[in-house]
Amino acid sequence: KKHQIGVIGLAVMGKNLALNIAEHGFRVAVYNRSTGKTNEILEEAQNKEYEGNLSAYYSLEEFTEDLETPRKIILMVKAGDAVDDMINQLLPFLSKGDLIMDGGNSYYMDTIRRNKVLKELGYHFLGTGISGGEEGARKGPAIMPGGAIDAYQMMEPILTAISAKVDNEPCSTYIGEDGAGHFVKMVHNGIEYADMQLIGEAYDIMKKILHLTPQELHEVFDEWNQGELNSYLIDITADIFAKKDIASDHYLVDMILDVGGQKGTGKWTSQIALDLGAPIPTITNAVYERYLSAKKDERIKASQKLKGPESIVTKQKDFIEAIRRALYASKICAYAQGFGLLHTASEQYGWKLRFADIAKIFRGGCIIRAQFLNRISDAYNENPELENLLLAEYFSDIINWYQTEWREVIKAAISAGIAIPAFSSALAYYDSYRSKELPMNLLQAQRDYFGAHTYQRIDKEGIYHTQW
Ligand code: NBP
Repeated sequence: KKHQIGVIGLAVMGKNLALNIAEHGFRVAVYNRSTGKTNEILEEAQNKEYEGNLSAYYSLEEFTEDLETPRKIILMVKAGDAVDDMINQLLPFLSKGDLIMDGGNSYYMDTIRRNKVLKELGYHFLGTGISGGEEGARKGPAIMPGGAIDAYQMMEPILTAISAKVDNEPCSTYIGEDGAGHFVKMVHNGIEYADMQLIGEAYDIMKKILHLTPQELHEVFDEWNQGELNSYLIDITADIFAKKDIASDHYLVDMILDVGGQKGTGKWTSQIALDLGAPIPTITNAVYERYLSAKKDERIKASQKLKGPESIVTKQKDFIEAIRRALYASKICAYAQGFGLLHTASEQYGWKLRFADIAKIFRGGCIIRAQFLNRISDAYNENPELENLLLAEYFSDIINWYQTEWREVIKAAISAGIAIPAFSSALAYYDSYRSKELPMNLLQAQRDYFGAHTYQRIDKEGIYHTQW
């Protein structure tokens, strides 16, 4: 019997996705450029009840021959040239009507290009964001497929089956045409950057102002995870603080070098937001902070030369609740920015993104999964035209309620000389967004003064220029 689906690329993601597919009862063929990984997956499937659903191939010709037609092939190779490479190698063995799904973290513009080329050649193409890392791929990721709707329908049964489930609903839904799926996945990662930076700043404040130990931080995050901040990232953060380093007998978190790594999806989100004119300062500041952290040697030098505040900020333990509120308010702003970027992109590219459904599929499988996404989904269900999450009643109420503490925490951190680029940019975003008047009148005057760029007036229509 031929196979219903093929998977190419058997590194962490491809291997686990293929096992997930086999376990859900689909007959899956797998192929990898080099043979080592192919042998590995066979070993892993050995003696499992789904073993019979999985066959490995060492040539693309045999791999494609043994697939049911129209063929459906998932690529899980490294994003970039490897995807084009693989597509080119595959095409001689495919027939019109076959489908290729790129499940890697491809740049959405590449996806738009590939979609156009393959469509013209008579093939179906899906650019699909898959989130959740190794565990997600194996047990159920969040899946964001983009492309033509008929291509999606060919893959729908498999994608729905293997996705994470929350309240019996699959964390997989059709996102939109061409690059929409990969765009949404990219913004998911951008939001993840902001989320992680905000948690890091809350930690830094508790460490430097309240002098909490990792054990105490473990308890704080554990408690936070029981409330409205409940999420995967808060949960793993609680876990991290409890971990001891056997070699040094310190807590492991204290032994880890403070230099942030990245693979570039946060940077893409910021670059595209600049191109589209969508403000996402909290996400972008999170990217900047990873760059700044990488200058460790310079920071050590600067720490000896550049002075911080001398006054000592003291706060009592009940300040922890204020920090929690500041974190939640900032997080709301970061998500408002991320969804605002999706809004702008949806209009720019004609994707007609359904924000309520996107928030829903983020609830399971992926890194930013959180209770609070239900609130976002509700807000967009109530008003699909909502311009900004901050305008939804639930969110505006929370921020009104929490803002005194939010500002208190930011003031305390600034007074103590603690860097809080994400907290403070979230608040600046909020204060700018809610400002009826911004000082851009002065900026317009300056532009007109030095460059005759003209300005508009508040009292009458028209374009004006002054001889300053
Ligand atoms: P990698 O991104 O590390 O890619 C390794 C795979 O690509 C191997 O199977 C490798 O084959 C294959 N490959 C390369 Br490299 N160049 C190739 C070429 N020219 N032709 C054919 N195959 C080639 O794997 P991954 O971490 O499993 O990620 C796969 C995709 O999923 C990526 O786009 C990644 O960004 C995305 N993603 C990853 C995660 C995660 O947590 N890791 C999460 C979400 C999404 P070889 O074995 O012969 O070298």
